[in-house]
Amino acid sequence: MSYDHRKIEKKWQSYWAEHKTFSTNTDSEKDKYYVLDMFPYPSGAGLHVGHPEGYTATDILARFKRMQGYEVLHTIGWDAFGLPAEQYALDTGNNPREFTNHNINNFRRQLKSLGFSYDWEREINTTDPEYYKWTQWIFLKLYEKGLAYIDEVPVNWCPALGTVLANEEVIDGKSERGGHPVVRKPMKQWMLKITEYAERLLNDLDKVDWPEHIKEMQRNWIGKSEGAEITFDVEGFDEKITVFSTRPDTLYGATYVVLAPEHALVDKITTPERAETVDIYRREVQSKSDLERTELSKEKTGVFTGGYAINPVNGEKLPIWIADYVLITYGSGAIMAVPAHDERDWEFAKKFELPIVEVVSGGNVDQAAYTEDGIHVNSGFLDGLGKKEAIDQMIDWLEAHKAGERKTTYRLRDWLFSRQRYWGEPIPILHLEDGTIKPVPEEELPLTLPEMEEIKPSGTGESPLALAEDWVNTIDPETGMKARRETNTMPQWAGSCWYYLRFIDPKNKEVLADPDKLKKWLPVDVYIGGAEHAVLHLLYARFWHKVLFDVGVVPTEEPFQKLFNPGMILGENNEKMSKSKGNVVNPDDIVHAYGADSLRLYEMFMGPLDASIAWSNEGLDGARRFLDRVWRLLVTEEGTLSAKVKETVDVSEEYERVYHQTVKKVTEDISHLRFNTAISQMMVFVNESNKQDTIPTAFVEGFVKLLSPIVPHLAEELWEILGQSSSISLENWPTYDESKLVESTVEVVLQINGKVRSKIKVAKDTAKAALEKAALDDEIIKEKISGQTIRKVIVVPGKLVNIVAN
Ligand code: ANZ
Repeated sequence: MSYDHRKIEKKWQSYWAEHKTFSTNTDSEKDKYYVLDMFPYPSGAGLHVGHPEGYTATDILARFKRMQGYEVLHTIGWDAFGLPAEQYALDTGNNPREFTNHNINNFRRQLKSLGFSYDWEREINTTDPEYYKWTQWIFLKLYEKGLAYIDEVPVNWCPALGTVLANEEVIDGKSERGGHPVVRKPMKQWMLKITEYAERLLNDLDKVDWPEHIKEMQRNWIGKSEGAEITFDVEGFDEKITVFSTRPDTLYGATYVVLAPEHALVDKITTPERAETVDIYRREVQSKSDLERTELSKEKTGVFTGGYAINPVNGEKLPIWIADYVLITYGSGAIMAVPAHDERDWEFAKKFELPIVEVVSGGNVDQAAYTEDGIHVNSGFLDGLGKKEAIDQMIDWLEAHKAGERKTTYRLRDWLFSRQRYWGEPIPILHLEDGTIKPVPEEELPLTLPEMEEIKPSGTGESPLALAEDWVNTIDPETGMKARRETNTMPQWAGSCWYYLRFIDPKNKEVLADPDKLKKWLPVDVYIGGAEHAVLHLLYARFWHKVLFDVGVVPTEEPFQKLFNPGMILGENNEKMSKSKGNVVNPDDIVHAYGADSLRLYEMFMGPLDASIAWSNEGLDGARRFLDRVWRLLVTEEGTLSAKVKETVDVSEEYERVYHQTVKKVTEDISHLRFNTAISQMMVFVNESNKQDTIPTAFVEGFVKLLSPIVPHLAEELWEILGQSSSISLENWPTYDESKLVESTVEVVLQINGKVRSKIKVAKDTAKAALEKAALDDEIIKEKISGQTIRKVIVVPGKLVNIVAN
């Protein structure tokens, strides 16, 4: 006998919607619990079975905490601006808004079919002008604080696609989509000064409960380096080259200087004889990405400029080269090369036969660069010192001689914030005809995206919005001057930087969210979503949050207290699910055939939540079979409560203990997101229950409650069959009796001369003498020692009795 999941799941989904069972009262006096999903990008493909893994986990927590008496905030929305919808629209001549709305409707239907306990009245959509009004408002705050600025920066420009591309979208100098050539070209772009927050973004990682590997990725991305800036005079010019080095202690070992090919001084210092070679080299480098350029294993390339720098510490002449392993975007775009103690410099020096001078002892610098600590040699006043002391003394020397200073740099770059796209939030800025720029006044927000027939890239490097003449050309209301609107739009990351704030107060027309509500609800208690966002969304959101903290909008320094990354669900053959491999499992099919509860149970039972595990239809069958077993245990063929379930029954001590252990274990496991072991324990309880002739109602009620966060539809149905008239979702979580957890009898091992011969069950607190007697009365023992002399009896109460006899 099997339960009718289609009927039951629909019934309870309608019930929850009708009764608004999961609506959140943000003004409640109860303690708050805010559990957040990374909201989805509503793609045309619909929900993937990977989505429900994290979403089920948060839903279990939300339901569990609600039953524990918390006011829970748990809702969802759509991260709906972005490239795929725009590309689809371009390819099919459709409107991205219609396509996006269509996808959202599909996602909403799918999420509802899985029974997630979202407060659907809080749903938000980043493309809704009522939402992006506040995204634009935050941009204005960033602008007011000097954190948004226009800069001419080298970008990856793809003429064929008519747009700039992110570094990740460029492979071997070609666009990832279509394989069109990409060139580096300086363009005016909006930048956000995330670098100003580098130190706080780094330090505050210590305040949050996040997986260590994600913290480490953020730390590396921010890439703090401490060292010195050192200035070198250039022979024959009134110019100086500044280099950044983490090893100023090795200055005596510098044997050449390298400028990034794009460095501003290259033209000036290159001698006429070297000009052509330098020029050719620079053109070669243009199409390489930073990643390709700095790869350690890559063959080193570079050319001599003909110029020389003067080493400030000993006056030596060092040839100045350009090489692509030095990046213009890091430090000062120039280095002093110390081949004896830096691997890249060593390889370069070997290849171009430049001198290698050892200044730190301990290695063999003819064979390889020695990068460890050691005693300094050939280094004047540093001789005899170790690394740390030598660094300090060299910096003191440089500062005293005005040849350098202590310096900290970060790998983190400012955030390139503009996109030449249609389907994004318009940046609320006016460019006046006198060349000045000014923000759109707050009262005029939202600055809505104009409807356009044609959203093709303009071809000039400007966003398609440049073609919306009526929208672009405007008058500055204050000065009456003619003005053009900014035509770039924001990147998709913008809307997802702050959505968790809007969930707290989604309909507020006056402010981004009511300050009292923010005070009560922040930070998010648990945030669950993919690790692929480690250095993008999760860093950007922390940055915006800190800016909003500084302007007094949010009361906490950090947005997400605890973060958890679920593993991936792989295809049956352990490879990533993808359309091209034909191994994608569609949740709609599973919900139809097995039911949402089976899918939820299966995904939570696959293994630990953070493990990546292959999909298995057998596993899914197993999940469904367990639910049918529960059903058959409690429900008759007619759909009524089984006669086995009785109000008052005598239960065995053993069965009682299993029940209390189950409540305890499930409670603890769910709190720690160990859903698979919580489920195993529930299986133990069901097995034990199947052995009983009668089951007390109280146990059944408690058990169904334990089950309810994971398989809520089935639990509601059972709750109704148990004669209850309100939703189980609002019931109190069951408690257990500590005293019932311990066994009152124990098994004691009986040994003869140290060998186990028998076992007996005795009351737990049986005294030594009684235990000895019981052992000697045991039939097996009696037989084995008959005719022997007992020399000694060793008793360890509660554990063993050892009889020494011969
Ligand atoms: C001399 C030196 C000697 C260096 C030595 C290292 C070891 P991190 O730790 O990543 O910050 N560097 C500086 N600017 C660079 C640029 N624009 N492109 C490529 N490399 C650059 O690395 C700092 C070190 O990377 C700096 O210290 C510099 O090389 C190099 F035994 O200076 B070092």
